[in-house]
Amino acid sequence: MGTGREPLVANSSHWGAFTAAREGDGLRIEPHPLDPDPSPLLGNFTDAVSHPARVRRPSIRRGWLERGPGADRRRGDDQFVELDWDDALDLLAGELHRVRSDYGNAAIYGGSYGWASAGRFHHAQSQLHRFLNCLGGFTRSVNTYSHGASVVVLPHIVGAAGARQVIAGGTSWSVIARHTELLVAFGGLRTSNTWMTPGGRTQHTVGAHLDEAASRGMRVASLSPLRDDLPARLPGRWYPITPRGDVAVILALCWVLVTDGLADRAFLDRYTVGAERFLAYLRGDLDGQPKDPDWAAPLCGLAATELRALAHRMAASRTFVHVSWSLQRSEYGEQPVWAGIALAALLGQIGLPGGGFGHGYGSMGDVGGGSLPYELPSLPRGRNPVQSFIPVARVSDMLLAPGAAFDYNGQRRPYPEIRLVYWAGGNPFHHHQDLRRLRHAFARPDTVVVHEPYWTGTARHADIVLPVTTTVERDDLGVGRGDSHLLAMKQVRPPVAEARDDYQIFAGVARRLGVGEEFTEGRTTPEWLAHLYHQWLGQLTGRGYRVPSFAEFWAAGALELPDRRGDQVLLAEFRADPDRYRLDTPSGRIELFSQTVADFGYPDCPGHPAWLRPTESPGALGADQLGLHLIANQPVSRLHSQLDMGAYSQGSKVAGREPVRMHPDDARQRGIAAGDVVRVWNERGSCLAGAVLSEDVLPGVVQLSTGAWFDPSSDLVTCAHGNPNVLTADRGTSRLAQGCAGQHTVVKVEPMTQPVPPVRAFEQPAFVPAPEWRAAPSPAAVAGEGGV
Ligand SMILES: Nc1nc2c(c(=O)[nH]1)N[C@H]1C(S)=C(S)[C@@H](COP(=O)(O)OP(=O)(O)OC[C@H]3O[C@@H](n4cnc5c(=O)[nH]c(N)nc54)[C@H](O)[C@@H]3O)O[C@H]1N2
Ligand SMILES: Nc1nc2c(c(=O)[nH]1)N[C@H]1C(S)=C(S)[C@@H](COP(=O)(O)OP(=O)(O)OC[C@H]3O[C@@H](n4cnc5c(=O)[nH]c(N)nc54)[C@H](O)[C@@H]3O)O[C@H]1N2
Ligand SMILES: [Mo]
Repeated sequence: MGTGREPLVANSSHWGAFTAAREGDGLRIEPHPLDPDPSPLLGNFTDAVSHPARVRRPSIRRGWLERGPGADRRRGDDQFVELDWDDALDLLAGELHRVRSDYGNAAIYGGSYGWASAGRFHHAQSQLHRFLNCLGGFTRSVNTYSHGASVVVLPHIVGAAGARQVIAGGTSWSVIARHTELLVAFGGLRTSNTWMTPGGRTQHTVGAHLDEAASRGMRVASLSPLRDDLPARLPGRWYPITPRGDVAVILALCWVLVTDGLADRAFLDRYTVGAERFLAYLRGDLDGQPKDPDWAAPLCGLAATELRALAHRMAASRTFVHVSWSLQRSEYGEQPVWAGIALAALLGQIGLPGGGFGHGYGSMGDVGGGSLPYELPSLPRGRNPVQSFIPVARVSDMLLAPGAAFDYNGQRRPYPEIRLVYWAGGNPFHHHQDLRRLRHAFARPDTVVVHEPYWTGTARHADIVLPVTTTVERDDLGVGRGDSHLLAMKQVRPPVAEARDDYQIFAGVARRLGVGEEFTEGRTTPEWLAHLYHQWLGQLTGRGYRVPSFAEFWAAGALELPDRRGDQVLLAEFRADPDRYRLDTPSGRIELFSQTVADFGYPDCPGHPAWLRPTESPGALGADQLGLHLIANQPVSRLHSQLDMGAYSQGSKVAGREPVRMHPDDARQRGIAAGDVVRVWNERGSCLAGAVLSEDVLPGVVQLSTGAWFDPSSDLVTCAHGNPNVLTADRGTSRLAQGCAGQHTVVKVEPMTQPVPPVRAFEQPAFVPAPEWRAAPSPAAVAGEGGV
C-alpha cells in the first residue's frame, strides 16, 4: 500500500454511483460528483468489502464430499472443506455432467433470482443463464418478487404493452410535479425506497421532483400503516390504514363516486369494458353487501366520513391514484392493482397529465424517471430450449413436491424434478418466505451450487460455494433503467483472498465441459466490455446518435446518454384515439371485468376487482387480542440483505438485532421498553429483534423490515437476528399470478425472557482442514464420477 492517499475512482451500485479508494483494509467512499442527492447507503461499503464474512476460498460441504450428491438434511448445518480452484471446478463440472446425462437439463434449476451487483457485464444472473444455455438450458423462473402479481394481472386489464408501461412508471415525475393537485398514495411514497434503481443510478432526482410538486401546492393523501411513508418534504395528510385494508377503501371510494354522481360515465363508456359488472358488485347486487364507506370502515380503520370526503376531493381535483408495489406483495395482491385502476377509471383522468393511475412511485428510483428510446448494453444470454418454469416464488413448492400440479395464469403445469440448484447473485435465505420450510426444500436436491462474495444464509445451505468478487474488485459498465449516464465502473482494489469474477468461474467450468469457446467467444473481460460497448454504439449510430469510441468513453469515465425522454403520460395516446391505439386486451379497452380471468374460475382471483378476506388475521392468533399485523417492508439502511454487516446498516441495529418498530401503547401492554430484545413469533417460527417505540406506527401493527441475515444458530428461536421471513407464509398471491406474498403476516411480540443468544450470522462457517477430509474413507469417489 502506498504512503499517500490513493486516488478516488468511480464505480456504481443499485443505490447510486460513487467514487472510492482503498484506505487501510477498507474503502474511503465519496458520492459521485454527478449525483445531486446521493443515498446514505453508500456508507455500507466502507468496511464491508474486506469483512470476515467474505468467502475466501472455494468451499465444499463436508457431507457432500464424503457421501457424494444426494438429498441431505444437514445442508445449512454442516462443515466445509476449502479446496483449490482447480479441484473445486473439476468437482462442479463432473456434477453438472452427471445431472445432465442422467436426468436432462430440466433437472437443473437456474432460477437464481436476485439483485447481485450493479454493472451490465458482471450481472450474475445473466452470466449464469448464458452459461447454462451453453450447456443446453435449465428450468427457469418467471417474474419477480417485486411485482409478481402485477405483471400477471395487468396484461388482463390494460394489455401487455400497457402493463409494461405501468411497471416502468408510465407517467413521469416531471409531469406529476407540474400537474397533479392531489396524489392519493396507497402505500405512501417511501423516500428510502427511491434510492434504488436496478443496475445503478447516476443522479437521484425524485427528491427534486417532490420539492417542485410541493412548492406548486400538490397535496398527498398517504394511506399507510406508517406515518413516515409520507416524506417530510411533502405537504399532505396521513391516513393510518389497517394493513390490507386498501381494497375495501378503494371500493368504498368507487361506491361514493358512483352513488354521488361523480363517476365519469363518458370515460367508462368510451375506454373501458365491464363497468356494469363492477358497478353491480359495488352495489352488492349479488352478495347483498353494498361496498359503501360504512362497510369499509371496520376493514380499513378509517372513518366512513373521511372516505366520503376523500372521494369528493378526488373528483374535484386533478388526482393521481398511486398504488405502491408493496400492496400486491400480499395474499390476493392482484386486487389492489385492479381496484386502483378501476378507481382511476371512474375518475376519468387516465391519460391526462398528472391524473390517472401509477404504480411503484415510492418503490423504485427509476419509476417515473424518464426512459431511453434504445436498449442498454447487456450480456447476451443465449437461448434456453428447456420449457419448464415456475413462478419465481414457488421455489419451495417445486423442490418439496416434484410432479405436483400448480395453477398459473390459466395454465395447469407440473413442478419439474430438480436435482441441481444453481444460484449466482441472489439470496433466497433472505428473500423467500417461511425459511424453515425453505430449509426443508433445500435439503431435497442432489447438489446446491452458490456463487457468493459472502457467507450468506444461502451460501451456508450450499454444497459448492465459490467466492466471487464484488463490484469494487472489477471493471464494468454501469447504467440503470432510464439513467442519465453510462458510467465506466473501475476496479478500486484487487479481489479479496481467492475471489474470482462470476465470468471467470463460468469460463473455467464451461471449458471443462467442452463449451468454453461458446461461452467466452474467445474474449477476456476487458474485451467483453469493449465489445458490448461497441455493439451498443452500433445500435445508436445506426439511429443517428453520436457516441464516442470505447477508449474515449473509458478515459472520460462517464457518457451522458442521448435523447432521454421525460414528460410522458400513461395511456395518453389511447385516450386521444382509443381506436387507433387499442390496448392489447381482448376488448382493446381497459377491462374492469375480464372474461378471460373469470373463465379461469379461480376463487382467489375473480373476474373483477373484489374484496377477499385475508386468511390470517391478528384475532385468529388467540383470544387475548395480542396478535399484531407484521409489515415486512424494505429496509431503510441497505438493499435487502446486501452489506448488512456494513457500517450504515449496523448503525440501525438495536442490541445487535434488526429493529422492530411498534406503537408505545402496544409495547406497554406487553411489558416492552425501547431497546429491549423481543421475541416475534407465530406458528411458522420466531425471531429476535430490538424494540423501537414510535407513534409513527399505527397501533396494532409492527414493522420488521427484511434483510437481517438469517441466523438459525440458536435453539431458542428460528432466527436470532431478526429476519421476518421466518414468520411470513409461503403462499402465492393467488392461482392467477402465484406472486410473492411476503409483505404481511400476523405475529405476537413479547419480551425475551431467556438468556439472549449472540448473533452469529456474520461468522465464518466451521471448516475441516482438507488433509483431514482427504484421510476420510473413499473421499474422492465423487470427483471421478462422470469425469470430463
Ligand atoms: N418478507 C418479505 N420478503 C421479501 C420482500 C418483502 O417485501 N417482504 N421483498 C422481496 C423483493 S421485492 C426482492 S427483490 C427480494 C430481494 O432478494 P435478493 O435479490 O435475493 O436479495 P439481495 O440481498 O439483494 O441478494 C443479492 C445477493 O447477491 C450477492 N452478490 C452481490 N454481487 C454479486 C456478484 O457479483 N455475483 C454473485 N454471484 N453474487 C453477488 C449479494 O452478496 C447478495 O447475497 O426479496 C424479497 N423478499
Ligand atoms: N432502501 C431500500 N430501498 C429499496 C429496497 C431495499 O431493500 N432497500 N428494495 C427495492 C426493491 S427490490 C423493491 S421491489 C422495492 C419495493 O417497493 P415497495 O414494495 O413499495 O416497498 P416496501 O418498503 O416493501 O413497502 C412500502 C410501504 O408500503 C406500506 N404498506 C405495507 N403494507 C401496506 C398495506 O397493506 N396498505 C398500505 N396502504 N400500505 C402498506 C409500508 O408501510 C411500506 O413502508 O423497493 C426497492 N427499494
Ligand atoms: Mo424487489
